[in-house]
Amino acid sequence: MSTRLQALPYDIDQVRADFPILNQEHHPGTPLIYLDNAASSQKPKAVIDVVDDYYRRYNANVHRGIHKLSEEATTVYEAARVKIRKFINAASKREVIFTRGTTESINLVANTWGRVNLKPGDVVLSTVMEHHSNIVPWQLLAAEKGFAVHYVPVLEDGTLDMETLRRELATQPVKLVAVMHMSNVLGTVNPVREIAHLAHEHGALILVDGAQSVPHMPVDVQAIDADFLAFSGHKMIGPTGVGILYGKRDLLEAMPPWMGGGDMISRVTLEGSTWNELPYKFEAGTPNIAQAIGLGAAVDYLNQIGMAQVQAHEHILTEYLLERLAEVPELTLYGPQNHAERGAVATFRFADIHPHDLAQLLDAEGIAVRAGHHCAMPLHDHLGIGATARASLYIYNTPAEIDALVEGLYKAKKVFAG
Ligand code: C6P
Repeated sequence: MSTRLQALPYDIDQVRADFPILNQEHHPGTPLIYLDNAASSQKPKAVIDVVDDYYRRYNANVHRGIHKLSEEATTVYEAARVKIRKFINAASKREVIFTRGTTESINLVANTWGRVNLKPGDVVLSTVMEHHSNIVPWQLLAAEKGFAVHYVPVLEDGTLDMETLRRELATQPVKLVAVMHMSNVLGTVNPVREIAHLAHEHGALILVDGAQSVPHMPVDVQAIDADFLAFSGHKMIGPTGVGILYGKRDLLEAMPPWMGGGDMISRVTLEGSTWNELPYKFEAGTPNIAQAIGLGAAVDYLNQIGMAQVQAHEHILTEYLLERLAEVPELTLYGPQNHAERGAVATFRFADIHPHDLAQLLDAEGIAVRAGHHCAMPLHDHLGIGATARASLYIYNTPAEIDALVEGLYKAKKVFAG
């Protein structure tokens, strides 16, 4: 093994030992090689145990009971919010709203800020590389409100066409730039800090889809100057069913609530209602308590490794992944070819094997990859293909697993060669 791979920034064996699912066989005699982290990450024992402990020991509703169990549940739930505030460097915990995930977070912005502020003649500027969750909510609202959605194109090298972005901002009445931080298909890391600066110069806001960045690199909402940031717990070793909407306080204060019900109100009469303070105004009903607590434990775990270390680990592995894939004949890799400019996903087509067949053959070798359009149909249309295969890495992946993927590709080729 090269010295570069020996110099991985932390003890992977130790990390792997914390993830029960990685220590089981995928098929009898075949270990699991999990390379579908962009879809959802695995969970360490520390997260599983915290969720288990909540249900076993202090299961109760939050913000409601005066009894001991409810008080403990509320304390731990609110402590998770504080951990997440620190993790993304939000100025206040009131700016951290628990949602079900990235999708719900973006829909919340569309249905509150968007519904109040967007009118005919306005433009929401999205991009061709966006996940459907940062396209469809804007299309739905545009159909109702009569504003336009424009899309920044993707260049040949898999990066955003910044010239068009600048021109749109300079010449169109753009009210919001809705852009992903890192592409779940191309691995492209977009210059969101620069985009935020440009948007603000032209009086527009920026919503950053951090689904693929927050789990993989240090993200500081104040440094980026993001107006909104959305991300999901399940992609960052936390439970499913929980995510975050970060929003600048003055914006959130001015936004009406989205869902109505318990906890989000201050007073209700039959004539009308008033709203609770932030962040509860946006957390109607019994929240995802166990999941939020689990996300707090996930943040603790990631902090123990350190997000700079996580990023360094993924950089080294991505470089190796791209190097190894470049050796494979008839493999077309999409996105920036330079590992330094991208995150730890490799999306590709191989020979004339359909990505679904390829994923199935790799699965037989214990290797889990994703195949399809990865909820980015407009991007696949732009690339002129219907589907791709994708390997995506995380904190527990190893160079040996990348070698196994490449071996698996050669084996698949043999099967198809007959
Ligand atoms: N991408 C993938 O395999 P949710 O489903 O709400 O947790 O996340 C949606 C989402 C939003 N933005 C980006 C950039 C994403 O990658 C995702 C989820 C998964 O690529 C499932 S389609």
